[in-house]
Amino acid sequence: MTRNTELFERASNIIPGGVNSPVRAFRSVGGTPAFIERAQGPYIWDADNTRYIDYIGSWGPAILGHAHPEVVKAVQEAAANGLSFGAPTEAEIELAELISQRVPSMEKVRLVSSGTEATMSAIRLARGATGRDKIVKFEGCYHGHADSLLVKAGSGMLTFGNPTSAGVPAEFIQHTMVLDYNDLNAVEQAFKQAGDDIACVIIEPAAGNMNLVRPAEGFLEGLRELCTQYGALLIFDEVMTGFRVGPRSMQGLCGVTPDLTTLAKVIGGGMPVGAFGGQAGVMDHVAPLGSVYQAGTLSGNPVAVAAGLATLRLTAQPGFYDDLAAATARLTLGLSERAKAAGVTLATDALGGMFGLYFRETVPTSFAEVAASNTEQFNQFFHGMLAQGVHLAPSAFEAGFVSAAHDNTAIDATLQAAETVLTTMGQS
Ligand code: HOZ
Repeated sequence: MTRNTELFERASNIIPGGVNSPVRAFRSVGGTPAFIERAQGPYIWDADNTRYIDYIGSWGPAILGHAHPEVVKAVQEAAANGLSFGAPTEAEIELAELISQRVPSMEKVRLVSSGTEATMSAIRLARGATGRDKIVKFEGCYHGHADSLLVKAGSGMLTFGNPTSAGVPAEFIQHTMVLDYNDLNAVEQAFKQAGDDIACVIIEPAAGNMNLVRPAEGFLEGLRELCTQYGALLIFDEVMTGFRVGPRSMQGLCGVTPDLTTLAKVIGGGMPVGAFGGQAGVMDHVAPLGSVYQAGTLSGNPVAVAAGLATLRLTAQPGFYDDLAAATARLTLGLSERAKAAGVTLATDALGGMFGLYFRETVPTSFAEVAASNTEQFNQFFHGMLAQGVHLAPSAFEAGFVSAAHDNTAIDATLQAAETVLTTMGQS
């Protein structure tokens, strides 16, 4: 029995499914998850000392690669000064200022500890600030696991074919309207019917929780116009895309300005940090200035903030995002070429340091198209790559992540592994 198998059995006796977040359990792809012992740069090592090139990157945060020395040093220094105070610190101001400089629509910022907290708080704020109850979300977009957002929510639930969670009373989601991603006409109709009741539209401006799905041309612009016209707030959930797809996040790339933005992942550099922010006039509804309550013992935790600050500062180096995007594109183009040569149908897409692999003819534009991809082939590819020492996300419905540490050596080794796996798939 391998050490991974031993650990998984032991974990399964005490932790539901043996994991602390469902997709990690390998249920949709089958097999035993790798229990990670250490990581460095683009590599992770499991409990059996097998090394993998990692394309999960902690599901986004590891944009510099694992255990970057400057981030580790910042964490060590902060930890030596105390782990948590439950009181404000200067570093929190620095992180909020840095976020606001790079994402100017976030005039004011509140730090929290996770993406779920950020989106849950942003929704409450939108409702409190507008005095309206209804929210619009899109099928396949995941905005954390708060009750009113767990409807047709992609990611883990999509992986397990159960798009809406049990345990959420129907009354809790009666105000959640779910529309198709990239269907502006549907949004227009929703506003025509219920415009005065809609507090906000929340969207992943490039979706990363139903694999990677880009916004169609004019879609985000259309949402902006409709929200402005009807007095609803536009929330960009940039938990995944924030500082991942470009220096100013997805809103910097698309040029559409939301009213509120949620962030997490990269802004914590691997430690638990989330944030929500936006127009000062809206943010001032948050307690203690306003009546929208939100709080957290570990919000702005000094060790986590130190990791986030060090990470964000390093991503500000000239050419950082160009290099990251070039490495990601090199990976996806290389995969496409090898799939074509092997006779395997595979579409790929890359956006900054994020990528999508779709076992179908074309890059999908909606949840329905993603759902129609060949998951059996994905599973075959996933396990083939794992056996070759490349760790992709264990689900056909998650985006992949490249880091600044994925150098030519790592990408070439990945492409060589893919050639072997795709050739075998093409022959079967
Ligand atoms: N489904 C989550 C990412 N989209 C997984 C997070 C985790 O397992 O850490």
